[in-house]
Amino acid sequence: MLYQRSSALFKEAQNVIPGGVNSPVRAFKAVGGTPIFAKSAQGAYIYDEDGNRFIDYINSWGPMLLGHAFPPVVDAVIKKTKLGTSFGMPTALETEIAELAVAMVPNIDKIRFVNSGTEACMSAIRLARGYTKKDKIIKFAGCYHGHSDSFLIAAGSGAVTFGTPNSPGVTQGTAKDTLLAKYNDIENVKALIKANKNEIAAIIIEPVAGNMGCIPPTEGFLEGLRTICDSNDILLIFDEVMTGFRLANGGVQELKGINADIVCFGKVVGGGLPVGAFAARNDIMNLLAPLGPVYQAGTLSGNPLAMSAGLAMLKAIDQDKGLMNRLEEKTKYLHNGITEALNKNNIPHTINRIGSMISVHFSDQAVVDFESAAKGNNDTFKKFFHGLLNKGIYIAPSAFETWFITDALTYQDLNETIAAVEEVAKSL
Ligand code: KE4
Repeated sequence: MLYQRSSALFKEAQNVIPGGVNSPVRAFKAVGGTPIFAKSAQGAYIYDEDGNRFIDYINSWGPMLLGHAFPPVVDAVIKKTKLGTSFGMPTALETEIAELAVAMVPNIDKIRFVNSGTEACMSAIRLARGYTKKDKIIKFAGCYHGHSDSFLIAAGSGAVTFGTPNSPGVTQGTAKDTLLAKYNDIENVKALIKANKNEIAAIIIEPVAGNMGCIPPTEGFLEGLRTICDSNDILLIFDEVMTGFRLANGGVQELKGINADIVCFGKVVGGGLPVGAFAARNDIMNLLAPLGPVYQAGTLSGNPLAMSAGLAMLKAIDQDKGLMNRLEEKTKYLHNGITEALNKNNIPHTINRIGSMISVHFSDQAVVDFESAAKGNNDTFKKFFHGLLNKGIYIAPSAFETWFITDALTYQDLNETIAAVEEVAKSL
C-alpha cells in the first residue's frame, strides 16, 4: 500500500490542526505510522486519498451499522438540506425520531437530543446530580464517556478515595467528585459506596465496555449494580453511545433485561451525523429546562439534517427484524476465523465478542477489566494493525478499541479478512 498523499496531507494538517486531527485517536499515536486520510466510503469499504481500498472495521467508531453512504440516510439528508439546514426552532421531525427512539428503547418516556456522546453523558451526570441532590459519581477504569471534565479522571491515591485529574485543565475540585471503580468487580463498587455514604448521585457505566477493547459484563454484574443503586438512592446510567441500537434495538437494557435510570446514546442514533441523546422516565427528564431547573441546551441540538439521518437509520434498524441476528452471525464467523488463523501460528491471544462488537487481545489471560486489557502485548498489536492495514483491512488503531461490524460486510469480505490475519500472523 502507498500512502504518499496521506503523508503529504498529514504534514499540511499538522500546521493548522493540533496533531493534524480533530480527534486524537485518529492520529495513530498508539500504533505509530502516518494516519491515512479518507476520501470516500461506500458500504463496507473506505477509499483513501492514495486510491487504496480498505475493508472498514471502524465504521466511524460505530455509527455505520448499515454501511457507509447507506442510501436511505443519504437520500434523507440530501432532501432535507434543500429545505434549510438549521432553524433553531422546534420541528415535527424531532418529535418523530423521539417517538421512534422511545418506542424502541425500554424504560424511557422522554429523550433529549444533543450533538455528541460527550454532551449526552455530561448532561446525564448533571441531571442525576440535580435529581438526587448529591454530588459524587462512580465511573469505571477503562470506560470512556467522552471528554467532559468529570470523566477525565485517573484512580485516586486510595482505593476508595476520590479520583485525580488525568488531563491538565481538569481541576481537583472536579476530580474529587468522581470515584473510580473496577469493571466487573461488584465488591469494589460496594466498598466505594460504603466509604462515600449518601454522597453518590450516580454510577455511570458502559454496560458492555468498548473502550478497553470489547469487555462484556460478567454474569450478575449489571444486576448487582441495579440492586446497589436501588438500595442507596443512586441513579444507574447506561452509557450506550456505542451499544445503543447496535447490540439490540433496545440496546443492552433489552439484551440483558436490566433497566437503567438514564441512558445515553450517540453514534448509530445519528447515522453518521453529529447526534447524541440522553433519555429516562418522566420523573427524571421533567427536571430538565425549560420544564425544570436542570439546565441543558444546544444551538444545533435536534437540527434537521442530523435528525433526518438519525430517523432514516432508526427506521431501517426497527424494520429489519433479521438485522441483529445477521450481525451476530457475521461477527461469530469472523471470531472463529481469526481464532483459527492465530492458533495455527501459535499466537497467544484472547478474543472478546458480543453481538457486533469484537476485539482481539494479544494476551493469554481473560480480559475482563482495564488491568487485564493493559496486559496485552502492544508491540504485537502494532504489527498486527499495520500488517492488516497493508493488506487492505482497517481495524481500530489501538488495542483499547473495539472492531465494529457492519451489515454491509459480506462473507467474502470476512474471508478476505481472515486470510489476511493468517498471513500477518506468520510474522507476529
Ligand atoms: P463522542 O463525544 O465522541 O461522540 O462520544 C463520546 C463517547 C461516549 N461514550 C462512549 C461509550 C464512547 O465510546 C464515546 C466515544 N467513543 C470513541 C471511540 N472509542 C470515539 C472516537 C474518538 O474519540 O474519536
